Amino acid sequence: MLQIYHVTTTRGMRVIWLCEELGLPYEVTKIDFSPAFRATPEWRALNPVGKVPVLADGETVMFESCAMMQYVLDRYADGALRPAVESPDYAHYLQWLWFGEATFSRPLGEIVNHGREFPGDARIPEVVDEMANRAADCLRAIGDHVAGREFLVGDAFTAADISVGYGIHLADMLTPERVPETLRDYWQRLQARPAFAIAKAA
Ligand SMILES: N[C@@H](CCC(=O)N[C@@H](CS)C(=O)NCC(=O)O)C(=O)O
Repeated sequence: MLQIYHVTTTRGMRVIWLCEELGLPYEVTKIDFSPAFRATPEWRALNPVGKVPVLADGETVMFESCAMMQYVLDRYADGALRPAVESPDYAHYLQWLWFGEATFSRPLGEIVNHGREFPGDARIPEVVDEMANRAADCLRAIGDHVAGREFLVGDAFTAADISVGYGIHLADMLTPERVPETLRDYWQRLQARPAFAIAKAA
């Protein structure tokens, strides 16, 4: 049974959303998100940089959310939720899958980290603005891409929509005024998926 160590609304949502879409059994273990707990040897043994999520599949332990998705798809999805490797869509599928974390969610995560490390008056607005601008650039690129499309790649929902959808979820919580009109319909389509609602509540 897949074991997902998670904190509500964090990146473990991606793996929960994926398992729900695939109908795969999994178990969620909620962890204490305090920096103190994440610094413990016990947690660092699972995630050496003290972040969440962690995925355990028997003896296999992973600490990078999009890699977890790729692992679950490779092992357990029988070709679902992604184009075939031979398909012309495959390269773009991989691109959006990794863009969702590496380029898009990263500045958003740093806004959260900044708020924790520099609370109240210590906040440096220029730093937060700069990260929000980087995320807004990604939101604009996604909005331009999905205009007139149902999903990011081809004409079917894929795991890339989960990866990027999690980033939009973060942006909608942190910088809602910067979520452009161009991706409203797409974002509503993602939020209407029952698997999204379950992952969000988990
Ligand atoms: N690239 C990693 C990022 C993990 C990450 O930043 N997780 C956040 C929660 S969503 C976290 O643990 N933040 C605490 C911190 O960075 O101190 C992944 O996708 O798993």
